[in-house]
Amino acid sequence: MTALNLTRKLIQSHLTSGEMVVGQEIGLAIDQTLAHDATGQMAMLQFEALGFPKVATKRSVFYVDHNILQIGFENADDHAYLASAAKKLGAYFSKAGNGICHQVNLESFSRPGDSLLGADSHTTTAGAVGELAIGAGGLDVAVAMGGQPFYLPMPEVYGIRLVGSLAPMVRAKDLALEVLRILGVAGGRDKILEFFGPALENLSVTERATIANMSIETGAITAVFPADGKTREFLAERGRAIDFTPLAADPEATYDKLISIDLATLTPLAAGPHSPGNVKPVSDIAGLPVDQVAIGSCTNSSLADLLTVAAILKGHKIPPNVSLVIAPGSREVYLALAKAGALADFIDAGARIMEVACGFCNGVGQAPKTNGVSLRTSNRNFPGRSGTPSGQLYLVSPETAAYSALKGHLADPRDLRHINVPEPQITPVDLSLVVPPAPANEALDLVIERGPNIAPLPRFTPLPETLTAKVTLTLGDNVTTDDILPAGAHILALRANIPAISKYIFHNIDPTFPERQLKGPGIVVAGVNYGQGSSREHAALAPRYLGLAAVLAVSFARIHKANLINFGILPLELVNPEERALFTPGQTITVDLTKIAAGAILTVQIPALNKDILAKLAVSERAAATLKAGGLLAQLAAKA
Ligand code: MIC
Ligand code: SF4
Repeated sequence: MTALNLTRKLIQSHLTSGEMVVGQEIGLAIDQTLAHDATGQMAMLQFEALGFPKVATKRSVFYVDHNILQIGFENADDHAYLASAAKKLGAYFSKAGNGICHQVNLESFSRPGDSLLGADSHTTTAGAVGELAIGAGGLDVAVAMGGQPFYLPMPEVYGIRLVGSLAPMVRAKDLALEVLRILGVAGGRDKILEFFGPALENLSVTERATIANMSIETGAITAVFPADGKTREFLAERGRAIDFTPLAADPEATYDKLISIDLATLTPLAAGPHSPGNVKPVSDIAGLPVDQVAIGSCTNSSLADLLTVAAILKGHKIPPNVSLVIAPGSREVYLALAKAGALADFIDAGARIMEVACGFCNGVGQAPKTNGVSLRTSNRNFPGRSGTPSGQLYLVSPETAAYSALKGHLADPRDLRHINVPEPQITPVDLSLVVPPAPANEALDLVIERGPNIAPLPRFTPLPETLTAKVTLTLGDNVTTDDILPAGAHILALRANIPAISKYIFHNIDPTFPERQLKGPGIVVAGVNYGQGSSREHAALAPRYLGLAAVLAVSFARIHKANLINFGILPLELVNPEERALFTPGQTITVDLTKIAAGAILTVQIPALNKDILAKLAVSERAAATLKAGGLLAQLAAKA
């Protein structure tokens, strides 16, 4: 028998169709799903539209964590819709205050050997316990909730062998940033990163979670860690020993590429403005004055992280020019911090304690001042994500963040010789803020609450035989889904209302785009890695609502490409990338769509230049059929 790496074992045990041949489409059975109050409304509306009577997974959970600022009725309406629909249709509902989906999932529901499909790109976090945890658009999650497989091309598996141990004050975040330094924001595209090697003995599950969390920033599908003694300990401490299964690669297993990292060589790192891939040693940029330090997010808000922060702050005061905010990742973490006295250390140092939620991480509060320098322990520093377009965001470890907050400038935490961090006191999982689904006999009589913020889903028609469209925007490389549809409290409140949210498409790049795009079919032209970052399907659904018919790019990020297909927008890849320069806004193009098929080479004509440009439709047969039908909802409705 061939030796298998752990990723292949996990895929094999969930395979519903296809073969494990790199590039071939495979179907995966999904055990668990997650979604939240930014993606979940759409996932739930689509689940209803698909006509599934009940959730068919082992467990599907909806979290309230992103959209917690209730400055109008909108968010509260969304929460009421999610709570009532979850209860009736068979899902769990994690209330506001319980924590960020990935932190709560890790603590309460993650299981070695299970598959998890989450309507959030950082679903990868659960790879820390040996779960096959993948982020996707809400429609794919809705389909999985109905018990149907999730499709993706069989990935290459990169093995990342870790040896040595981290020096004091160098942490998992620095390792996550080192992986980004090696691979960049597209080097892991469509791969799974599997971590192994002797150094794992010294990496706790929460440290692994930080690394798995940021794997998506390389473009990877997910990260996978073995389930070992550390995993057993993590689950047992929470009264979940029963969920443990040991998992590891076969001893002779091979990888499509091998990367070795000696942890002893790492130093504190920071990703500077405006990309997680812009990684530099902290020592090179130390001394930079900071205005704000924000500690939290699903990357670094564990109890161990925040106890370390408390130990650094204890007995000191932050200088007057620094604003320090701390957001614990879950109620478990918050309560334990309170019991350990760490909250008192935060308050005494001058920190502001934020709600247990995503908060500052996606622009819901704490926007820095104009040109303000903000050190953050989160995972993304895309332009404008903080709410301040000129904000200078640096992604760092909790140690670097806390020490810099005290110094008033970016500082290397290795200068701190010794800190006394107490052992985290973990208690068994408390699910009192998680509302279970109603029993079948009660569910029948329950009514789903639909306030005015819950708008009906738009419907789309099949593709025409010939596409005649205008170039509505030309863009560069690495366009993020935050560029396509910004985050932030104001826009997030419209996630259940496509007509309303569509007015913000490309808002920070060209606010006139929606108006122009509404005038008729459009095509956007871009460079490499189009659609990196967040899983928000609104970045495909809302442009389609405005009339966007195709995106012509050099290459696409995986989740966004799948979302484009789901909503019937053609993802076309330039055969000759340099021809991108021929496209200018306002040009008319035509494409013969009668030849749509897996891997088809289509001709994009620019009549004004008398030029024919070749573009590849690098999709499976199944996806080609979805595109022809005008998207997945239209396709499934036609089949029913
Ligand atoms: C993010 O970190 O960008 C988000 C906000 O969590 C998104 C989800 C969304 O925008 O709906 C993600 O990572 O998928
Ligand atoms: Fe929330 Fe930020 Fe994590 Fe996204 S990256 S799930 S916004 S904490």
